[in-house]
Amino acid sequence: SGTQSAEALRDRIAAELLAARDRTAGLTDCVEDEDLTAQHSPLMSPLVWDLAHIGNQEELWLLRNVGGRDPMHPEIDPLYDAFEHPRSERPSLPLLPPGQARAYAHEVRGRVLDLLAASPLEGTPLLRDGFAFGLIAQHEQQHDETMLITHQLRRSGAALFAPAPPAGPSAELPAEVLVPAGPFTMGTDTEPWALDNERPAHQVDVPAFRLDTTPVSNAAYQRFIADGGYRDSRWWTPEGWEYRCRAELTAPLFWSRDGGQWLRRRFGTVEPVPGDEPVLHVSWYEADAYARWAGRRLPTEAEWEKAARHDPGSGRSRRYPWGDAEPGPEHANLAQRHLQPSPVGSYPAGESPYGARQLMGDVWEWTASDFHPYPGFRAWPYREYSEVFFGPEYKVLRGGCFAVAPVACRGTFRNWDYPVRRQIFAGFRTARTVDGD
Ligand code: AVJ
Ligand code: FE
Repeated sequence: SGTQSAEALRDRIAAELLAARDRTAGLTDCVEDEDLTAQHSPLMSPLVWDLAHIGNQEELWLLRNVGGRDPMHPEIDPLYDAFEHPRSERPSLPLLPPGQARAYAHEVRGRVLDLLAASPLEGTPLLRDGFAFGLIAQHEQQHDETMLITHQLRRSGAALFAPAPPAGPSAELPAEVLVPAGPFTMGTDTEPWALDNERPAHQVDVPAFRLDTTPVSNAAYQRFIADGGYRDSRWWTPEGWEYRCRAELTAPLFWSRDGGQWLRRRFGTVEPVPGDEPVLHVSWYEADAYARWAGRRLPTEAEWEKAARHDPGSGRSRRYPWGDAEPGPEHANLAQRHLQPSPVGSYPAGESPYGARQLMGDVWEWTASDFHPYPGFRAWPYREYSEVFFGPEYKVLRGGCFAVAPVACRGTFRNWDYPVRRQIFAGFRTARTVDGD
């Protein structure tokens, strides 16, 4: 049965690598070469950089580090090292042109599948449970999300299509859920493909709080705008107000005003802002200001994870809000099945034990917390995944979004970005402390 489970794990790895490559192809075959090499935003790499970087990281971690092979094209390594050149400068590098970038990634993948067939999936920490392969499947999916952000920033016509999500719930949900005081297990020691920053598992005591049942909707956010929220410094931190003035913010990114109604640009199409969808493309500063205007605050990262994972019945932390089962379409809006969030209150089957909805998928959720290591953190397998980003400059986002693949999403998964960032698929929900519950 050891052999059989190794075979099942090999099949799972192959399927995850294939799913990631299918998605990469869908994101890069749908536009002309000029669109792959163009700089659509100084915040993003050209799509052709992501494409070859995906292949280069796969070569580095699997063919070289696991397989012991020599570099295929050592001269290109510095071009695709994310720490060598900032994104804004990548269009001027001598990057592999689209055809060569595809061929390189394809050649690496062929050799990786041979390696997978021959590798034991145990014996070294990189091989245990197929970790290095899982790391690479997640890495490609993370860059697919990055490429989807680049697509959203493209000014030319629509190139990507997906069905609209199903309609939202007909019945009104309670506005907030109660999470009583008490300890819970944050982070993980048992999730085989968890990344270093999700480890180790540790107990955190969380005072009682109430959390929004769903992410904040566009309709609610429009009330903040209509009430002058963007013009009233009372709701903003000093840095947030300075940013709001300097960037002349008046609404989420991609929104525009047409007479009496708000419009938004979404993957090349302009449409009315749907009131029942979670708000998207707001910075941490805007989320924080909205929460203060509403008499509330952003949840801490520990509060978010307790609401998403703690099972008060058993006292243990689950893999996902709904339990330990892999995410399916009934649980959450993930995997780019749709090119937008689902209406607030969707996915009753994905509800957490406390009754919160849409904690996984739909929109990344800004938390109040800075990105710090858990007690006992050890950088693995490289310092540049997490450790070099720890500190007060980055805010933590939780829960994934419609652009996140299930392989790259768990109740423990931590994302981070600068508080000014708005092009990412981020929204938020709010919380308040409860006394005496
Ligand atoms: C975890 C999303 C912040 O995209 O910068 C990709 C993931 N790390 N390649 C990023 C990542 C290296 C990372 N985030
Ligand atoms: Fe990367």
